[in-house]
Amino acid sequence: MNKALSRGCFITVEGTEGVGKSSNITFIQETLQAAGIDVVATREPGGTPLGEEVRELLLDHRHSGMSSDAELLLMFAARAQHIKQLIQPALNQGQWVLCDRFTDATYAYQGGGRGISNERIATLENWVQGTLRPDITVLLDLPVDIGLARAAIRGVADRFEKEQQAFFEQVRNAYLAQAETQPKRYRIIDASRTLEAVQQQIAGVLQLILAEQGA
Ligand code: Z5A
Repeated sequence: MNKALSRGCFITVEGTEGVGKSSNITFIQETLQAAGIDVVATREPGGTPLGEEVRELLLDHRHSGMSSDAELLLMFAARAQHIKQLIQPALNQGQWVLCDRFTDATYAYQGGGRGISNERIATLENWVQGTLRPDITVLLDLPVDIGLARAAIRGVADRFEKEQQAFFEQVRNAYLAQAETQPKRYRIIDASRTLEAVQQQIAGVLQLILAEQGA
């Protein structure tokens, strides 16, 4: 429970391509559950039946000509439904929400990557989210070339994964710039290390979060 806000704690996990979010979300969820936390894991874009359909549109190569504005608006359309149907009700009931990407990804990909201004993104953020912001954001960070090499092993690339290294460098830089402006919310993890070493760092962060939240 976030005592200041009388609701559950909202944790997001972010990073560029191949940083290992999927590999670590389950670890985070299981660690919190072992500490007695009722946690709901979800993802963006997606998390609801409508959001998952929007996700398919966003990742599909058939839409390679999608404009940056259409991409941005679809991200927030999926997010509006996600907040209304899943995130806010869970938080209101005192559950913790663990979300694989959220609006920081919009600032990084549509902002840093596509070049849409932060002001324009902030307008949609305020409209769709009201005052809702993540309490903690775990940023898995590693050099882009290592991430791309890891992701390449996974197989078929989606519409975002076919972008070039320069795009992901801009995305990474945008994430790091955000983390610098909000050091209390962001916890940066060195994701270039072995999975075991990454999870050790994450476990340390979770212990601190649990202590801070009085859980
Ligand atoms: N997007 C956006 O543009 N704007 C937004 O607002 C939002 C999203 C919300 C889909 O997201 C796309 O949506 C995303 C940004 C955009 N596109 N991209 N890129 P996604 O989160 O579903 O997509 P993803 O980035 O591909 O995430 P992922 O599937 O969770 O992949 P991952 O973070 O790269 O994690 P992984 O699959 O666990 O790891 C990749 C590989 O590395 C895998 O083989 C692992 O076994 C390996 N791995 C993991 N950790 C390690 C370590 N420590 N050492 C060695 N190998 C490792």
